[in-house]
Amino acid sequence: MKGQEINTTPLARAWWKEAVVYQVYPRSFQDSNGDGVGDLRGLINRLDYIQRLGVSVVWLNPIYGSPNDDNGYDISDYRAIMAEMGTMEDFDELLAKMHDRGLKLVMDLVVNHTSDEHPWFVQARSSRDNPYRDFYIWWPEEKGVPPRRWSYFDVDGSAWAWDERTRSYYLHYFSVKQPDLNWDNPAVRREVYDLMRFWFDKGIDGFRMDVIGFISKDMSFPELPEKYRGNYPHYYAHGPRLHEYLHEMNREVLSQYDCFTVGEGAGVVIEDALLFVEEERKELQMFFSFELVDAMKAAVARGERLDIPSFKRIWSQWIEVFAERGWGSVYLGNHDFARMVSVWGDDSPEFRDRSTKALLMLLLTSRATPFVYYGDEIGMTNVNFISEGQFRDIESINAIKRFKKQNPSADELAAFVRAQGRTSRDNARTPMQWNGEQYGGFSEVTPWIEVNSNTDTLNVEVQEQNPDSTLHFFRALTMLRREQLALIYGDYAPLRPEHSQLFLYRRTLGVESFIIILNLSREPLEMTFTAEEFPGLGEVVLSNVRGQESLIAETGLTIEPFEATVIRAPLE
Ligand code: TEU
Ligand code: CA
Repeated sequence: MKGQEINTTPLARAWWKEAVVYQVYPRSFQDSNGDGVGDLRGLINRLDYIQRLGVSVVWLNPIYGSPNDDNGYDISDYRAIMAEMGTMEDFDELLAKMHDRGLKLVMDLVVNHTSDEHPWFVQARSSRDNPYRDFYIWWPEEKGVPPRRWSYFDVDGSAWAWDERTRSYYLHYFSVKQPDLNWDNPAVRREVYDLMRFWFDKGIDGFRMDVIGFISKDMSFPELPEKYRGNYPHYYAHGPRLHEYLHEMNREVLSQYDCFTVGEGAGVVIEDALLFVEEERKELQMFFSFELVDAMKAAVARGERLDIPSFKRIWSQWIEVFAERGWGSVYLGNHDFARMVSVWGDDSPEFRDRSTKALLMLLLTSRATPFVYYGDEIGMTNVNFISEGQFRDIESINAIKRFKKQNPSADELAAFVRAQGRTSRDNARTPMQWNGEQYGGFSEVTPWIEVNSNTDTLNVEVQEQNPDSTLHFFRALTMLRREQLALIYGDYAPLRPEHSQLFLYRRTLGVESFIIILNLSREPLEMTFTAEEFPGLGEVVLSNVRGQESLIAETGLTIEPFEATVIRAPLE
């Protein structure tokens, strides 16, 4: 077996750098057996569609044994397939059929925590002297009140849950049904490495590692340092033994396989970026930065949108930090945020397609491995739930419960629920819109979560028939990226970083050079290139508004709202 490729420079070619990753949320992709829940057989039936997108890797959200408190991010059996998803035979068939098509499969690795229904936790909570007790993190009552820790999903906000039988608290950064594992226990790490080998030996191609930055806990339990106040993921991602564990995982498992690794980097600051991915450190290949989505959420909380210069600054920093060492990843949507076009583009009928194309172009012309979330290739939008009963996500449901504890008036509650509806993760979890039927072609029966009513006009079938559709544009982008290594490895040079509408940059590799023009706003603008920026004539390679024509640098151009154009830029 070939060892994991460790390259000495970011210019060294590797399949995982050249990959375009398509993320599938399996509950919502395709139901095959009429129970309203997406499943593996449904995914198998859609592999031709995925292959035709021109992507090369599929990342599948968790499909393991789970009581589904957090849709599979609470695992009770790491070596089983959840009943709703199908069987291990289905999984084996899926993997074989993907490999037949040249598609690679990346699975979710959720090992910061387990389900409280995992046998380890059932054992651990049965008595204080159970051999599995140290698999988790306990605070016995004799030690008094545990120091404050925040939970993402808890109704009361605390990450400590009381366990009556053993008269102790256990730690859970996420829901009470997601107790955190104790990575300081070598037996825990051995178990994790074993289960990773189990899946690699089945032939999977890699892991996306859920909140992997949180695995090392600060066992001295200091009070939260002042600089992390109100910003607890940054604290959680700085555990004292984090890099020791990642390095060990690499040595024990990852280095034995030719695999793909991307860690979820919630709370990782740019100063620490290289610690995770610098080649010689032998930890991970890539991780997801949260700086941009954190800035977006902060802006939304102020009732604003993130301004374009800030967007560009954060985006560019996270590209440039890997200019010499390591490698980056880019994404604008996944199962944890509202829909890409609703958040970063404009989902009105006028600009939906055009702005989706612009965002897809940004992803696929970036110097990083792009991750595209299912449905974003057709511009699926937020669903905007307005009543409590529509929500399925534990985060939204518990946020509403928490709000209700303040005894709000009916109007206040309705406003809170509507606001939740705009930001909820459920927006990104509605069924894939295959056609204009009642359930969008996802299922024959009422699905586990409502289908967006715009499936009557916004769906794959309609877009297949329209050569100008977002779907066709996405296919053109994946093809362009495959053909032009400059778009993958080429030097990245942002132009006019302060411009309030335009995202303009150049990608150059050897004699190949491209300029990417993205208007991220609803307003048109006039622009001229300076001779330094753009000498001579350039041909339009791909555009969401222009046909193939020549552009003359010295001439002023009108850039349309949400225009996205790649120009081949001759070097002087
Ligand atoms: O997410 C962890 C994370 O840091 C956030 O994305 C967080 O869940 C989100 O911002 C809340 O709005 C990972 C998974 O991607 C997420 O689906 C799980 O719920 C979570 O871990 C727990 O496993
Ligand atoms: Ca099903």
